[in-house]
Amino acid sequence: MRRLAVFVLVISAGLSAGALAGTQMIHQQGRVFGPDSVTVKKGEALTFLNDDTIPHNIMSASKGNEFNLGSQAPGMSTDVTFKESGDVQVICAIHPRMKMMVKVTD
Ligand SMILES: [Cu+2]
Repeated sequence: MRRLAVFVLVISAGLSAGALAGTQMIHQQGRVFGPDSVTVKKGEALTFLNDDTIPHNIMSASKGNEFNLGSQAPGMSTDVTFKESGDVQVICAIHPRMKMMVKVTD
């Protein structure tokens, strides 16, 4: 029982720290990532919000940080956590001109 209480405490402390730090938001209005360059710490997340009027498909093929959100409808937002340090090129699979850079630091 005591062990469970400690566990719950650690979880809630982690959550509130995350909420305080605030996740950086990436917008996609007008088929443009905004901002187009951002820095996060390893293990931190970015929130990708589709505030455009059309679907986007955000993905990255950068080693260690590969992801593919699939089709993201207007109004949707999705968090992506970056696991490895380095430069991550994020693109939209539908619109080749949509590109941004995420710098992940240790
Ligand atoms: Cu797109």
